[in-house]
Amino acid sequence: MKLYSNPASPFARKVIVGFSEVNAIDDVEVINVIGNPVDSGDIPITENPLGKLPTLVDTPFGTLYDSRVITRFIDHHYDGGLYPSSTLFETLKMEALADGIMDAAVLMTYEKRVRSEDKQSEVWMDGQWIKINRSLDALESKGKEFLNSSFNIAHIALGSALDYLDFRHSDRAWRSGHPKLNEWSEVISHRPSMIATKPA
Ligand SMILES: N[C@@H](CCC(=O)N[C@@H](CS)C(=O)NCC(=O)O)C(=O)O
Repeated sequence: MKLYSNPASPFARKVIVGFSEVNAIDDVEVINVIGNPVDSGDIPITENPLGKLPTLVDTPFGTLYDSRVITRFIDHHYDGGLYPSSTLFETLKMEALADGIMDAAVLMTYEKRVRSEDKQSEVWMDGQWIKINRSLDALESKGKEFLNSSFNIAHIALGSALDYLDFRHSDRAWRSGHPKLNEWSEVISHRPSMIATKPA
């Protein structure tokens, strides 16, 4: 299988960490490509008409996207235990929350990097940050049970999301005001799969 990816993409990282955590990283060749919403670059648009990463090709089910579909595939194909049946819907919800943090953070990045400076909207970027901050507040105050639960796909997604905030939006200082999340992210960042995929 071939995974179209980029070292800066938190969604692609989630998938690579997923493969690593089920000990299947050797089954996938990672191909780094570059593209953005206004120029798909070398993202394989015939395989994925949305022109997004990650895109996984040559699976037993053909080409798969997006990250949540690919992580479900990994879990199914390798019997990975990434989606524990006893907490399936809570896990899916927390994965969606972490993915939503990534979505908002990636949109902020595109606003800054893809739009010309005179067209950038601070109000719009602040609106994205409010979504992120509200999600972090919810995790900080109500997420204890989730943070301490046995390792699953939502932890991988959240770890990838938080590192992406450090990587692209360190000026927003998400760690201040979120001590429990801060501590949790330190712990997860020591997993070999996370060390090997730190955004660059
Ligand atoms: N919902 C998608 C989001 C993927 C996504 O937004 N990927 C970004 C890179 S981090 C991308 O491919 N952007 C190019 C574009 O939006 O055209 C997923 O979970 O895979």
